[in-house]
Amino acid sequence: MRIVLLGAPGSGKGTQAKLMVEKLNIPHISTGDLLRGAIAAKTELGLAAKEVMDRGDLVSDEIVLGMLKDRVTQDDAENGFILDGFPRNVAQAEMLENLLSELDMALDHALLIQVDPDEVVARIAKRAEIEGRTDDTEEVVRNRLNVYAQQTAPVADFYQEQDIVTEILGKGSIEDVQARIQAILRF
Ligand code: B4P
Repeated sequence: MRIVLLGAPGSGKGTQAKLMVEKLNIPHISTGDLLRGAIAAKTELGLAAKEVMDRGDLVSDEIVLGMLKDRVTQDDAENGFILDGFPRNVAQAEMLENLLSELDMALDHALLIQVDPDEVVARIAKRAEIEGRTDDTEEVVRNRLNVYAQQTAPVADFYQEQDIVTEILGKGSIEDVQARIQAILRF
């Protein structure tokens, strides 16, 4: 099964993907995690990405696509994957479409996790206390929400045209949201 998770920053994409992996036995591919890995390893790509991420803006499509291509062509992704944080704009959605068609693959589902902006800000403030991510300050989170509204929300329309979008209510406990996803995907 090939799944894309869509939703605002802090909507719980990463949280839900980790729970789905246990049941579906396919890898969770998070472009945010891949980028944070490159930053931690202090690679050239990581250093370039850090500045952009610290502002809450999007890293260049070329960098992210290169990383993604390496990851989806690994053996463990042969039977499917859960993409979290990609695509982040319509250009990336088109690039993904081309990449998958080259590999003779197609997406099965785009799940759009819907959470109110106030809830997002509260969740990320809590995460900031625990993890201390440099892009989790209130000012940067507000910019990330603007970037989401302008660049990422149209990705849902892109997949709506392919009739693969399902909206998931992201409110409630982590387990409640997971139960809604499992009911949709029937696993
Ligand atoms: P991401 O790493 O994708 O970060 P995110 O949007 O904050 O995460 P997510 O929605 O997964 O929230 P989570 O489950 O953690 O992106 C970070 C940056 O990387 C971007 O700003 C950008 O610069 C760059 N980037 C990434 N991908 C890119 C791309 N494709 N192109 C260009 N740039 C890219 O949940 C958040 C918090 O809420 C957690 O603390 C969690 O515990 C809590 N939570 C989750 N569900 C909850 C619930 N039901 N109730 C209460 N709390 C909950």
